[in-house]
Amino acid sequence: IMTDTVNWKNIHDHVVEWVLEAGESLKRAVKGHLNVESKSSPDDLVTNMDKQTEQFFINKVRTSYPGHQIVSEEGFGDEVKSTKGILWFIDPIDGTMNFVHQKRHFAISVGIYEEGVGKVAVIYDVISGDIYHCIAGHGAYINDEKLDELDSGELKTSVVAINGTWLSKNRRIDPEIVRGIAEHTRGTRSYGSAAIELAYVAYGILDGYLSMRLAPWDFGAGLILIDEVGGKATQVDGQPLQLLEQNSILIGKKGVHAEMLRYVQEGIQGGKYVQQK
Ligand code: 2AM
Ligand code: CA
Ligand code: CA
Ligand code: CA
Repeated sequence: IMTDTVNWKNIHDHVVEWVLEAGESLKRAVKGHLNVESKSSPDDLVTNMDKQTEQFFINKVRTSYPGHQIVSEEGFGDEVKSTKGILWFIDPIDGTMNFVHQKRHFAISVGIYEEGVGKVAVIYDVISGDIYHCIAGHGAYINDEKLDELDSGELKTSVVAINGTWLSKNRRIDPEIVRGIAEHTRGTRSYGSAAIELAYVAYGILDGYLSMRLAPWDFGAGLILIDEVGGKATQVDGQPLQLLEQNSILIGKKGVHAEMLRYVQEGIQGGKYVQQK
């Protein structure tokens, strides 16, 4: 395969065109009737639009880029076992609960990798209209505005996104550890869409983000944006992220990431539980 001939600009432009088209359907859908079901639990929602939007992208990719593989949430993609070749990570609606309940703060997230290396990322915050996008090595953007390289930051002047789940009793991390981080920030936020939270970190309007449970389609695009602006992303215990697995994630400006990681490591050394793979 002559992977060196891949035209990433073309692919990027296609994805932007497709998210805008799919976004129009989602904007219409939030105003009308949604068919809502729950999956693994009552708070794990899926709608007709999650499925329809995923199928829209899969049809587009299969037609324009046969041979590329797709990892996507609602099950219409491929059974991908390795990061060989070109891989698309597609979340048709990231923040389905927001889509259903809040009618805003949901995104389409598309991240594309070649041999495990991030190449193109597009995160479309549909209702705000903001598109975060990049071709690796050519800068990251919000709409037409180039994003700055992130500074190092420090936790005490940081705003960090943490879902309340991880501050409460849960089986993945001792909430004491997470509270220890939260107490040392300037403030915490929770937006309910991992893709948007990652895009905000890349944009520099959030300084860090922690989650104990993200799937590859949640972070695939965001990770490319973060890398492009010089942020740091690992699992919560500092291990590298695994592209084909569910991961915990600790992400932020370099200094903020280091400080948060220190609190996690001190917690582990002190016998507090953190889900390790
Ligand atoms: P979703 O809306 O695409 O399901 C909510 O805090 C964030 O976590 C959203 O980005 C949501 O994505 C994601 N999320 C919700 N449930 C999840 C699960 N079981 N595994 C991984 N990510 C999940
Ligand atoms: Ca979901
Ligand atoms: Ca998601
Ligand atoms: Ca989703």
